[in-house]
Amino acid sequence: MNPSTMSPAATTSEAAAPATGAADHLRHDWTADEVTALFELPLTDLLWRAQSTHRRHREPDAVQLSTLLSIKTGACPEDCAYCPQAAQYNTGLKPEPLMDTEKVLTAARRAKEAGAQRFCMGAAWRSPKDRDIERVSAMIEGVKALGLETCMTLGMIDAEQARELARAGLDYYNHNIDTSPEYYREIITTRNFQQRLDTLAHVREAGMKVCSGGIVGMGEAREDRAGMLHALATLPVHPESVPVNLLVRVAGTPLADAAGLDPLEFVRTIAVARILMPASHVRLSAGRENMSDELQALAFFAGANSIFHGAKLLTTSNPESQRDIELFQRLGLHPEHHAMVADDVAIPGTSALAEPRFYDAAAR
Ligand code: SAM
Ligand code: DTB
Ligand code: SF4
Repeated sequence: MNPSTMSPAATTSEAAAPATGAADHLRHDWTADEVTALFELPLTDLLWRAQSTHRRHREPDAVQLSTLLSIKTGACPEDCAYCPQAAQYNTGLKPEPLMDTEKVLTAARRAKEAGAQRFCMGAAWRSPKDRDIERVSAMIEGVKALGLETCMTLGMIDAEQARELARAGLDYYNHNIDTSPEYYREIITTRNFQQRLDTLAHVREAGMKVCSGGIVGMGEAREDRAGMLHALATLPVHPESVPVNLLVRVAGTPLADAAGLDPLEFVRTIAVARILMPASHVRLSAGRENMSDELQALAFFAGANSIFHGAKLLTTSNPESQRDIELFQRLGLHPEHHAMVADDVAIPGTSALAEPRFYDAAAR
């Protein structure tokens, strides 16, 4: 069975109020202390709050599926300590120039047949050149014509580049803040945290949806995981998509031997992301290959509602499609019917930590 043949979820939008007649107010004024306090709750309390929040905003058993493709691989001038594509680390990766549009479209067609709703194209650039934007625009147009949502991650972009990508029809731009502002300089020295925020602002101003999250398991402290989520949740508009990556430790990178993160701390990170950004897609991203079904089940219970589907991420492997199909069957999950748009709509009068009201799919 292919995920697209599993029974789909009803289409919803955050703009629509739950059956009780109101949605939670989306807060952008979370304090660092509040975020830390969430991390420090007893696990069952944290999971209860996260799942209750999840049910107020999202259909509980629906999971959005995105498929990744590396359209330009390796030889990157940046020094991100986690990344197999940085030229300065010897990871054995073979660099590949920007792919031909036709090859990208072939991969996109396959992703669609395998059940993906969104096709995410990644390039190992510090920032694209203007002529690169022209070339990737043709890819965006072609992928959209297949009926897929489009996402790109090309590094830093300026305001005009963002407008051009939006004009080409790009739905989402991914640019991760990666970690807390404080820990950032331990991980990347070739560009700073503010430059990340500037790119996110350009994406937002151009009218595209924002995909931004980070990586855990890089030796950061809990306060850095809290700081990363605080930075995302206090943006003027929450990112519609929040990928939480568990570091894939790649030989040759400075983080190849990073100590593994306690799996329950990973689950806590997902749960806090869900509580802070109730209407967003929280993606259980890189790192699933080494996770048990039980750990993934807990991450879904904590509010994850998106995954990368398909046997490859950008350069490293991801669970085979069949394993995910069996996981969905085992857990009673199903793919979202088609991508739900996470509108960041504030409806005043309720608190994110109030008593739960439950999403009623039948009412939609
Ligand atoms: N070069 C562009 C950039 O950095 O913005 C786009 C591609 S880059 C590979 C996209 C994201 O992949 C990074 O921001 C990082 O969050 C994630 N990533 C890269 N290597 C990873 C790893 N080993 N484990 C987990 N996530 C990783
Ligand atoms: C994101 O947050 N994770 C994806 C996507 N956005 C671009 C990338 C994960 C990359 C993992 C390492 C690799 O495969 O190269
Ligand atoms: Fe380059 Fe992106 Fe990898 Fe950093 S994360 S080294 S910018 S490809």
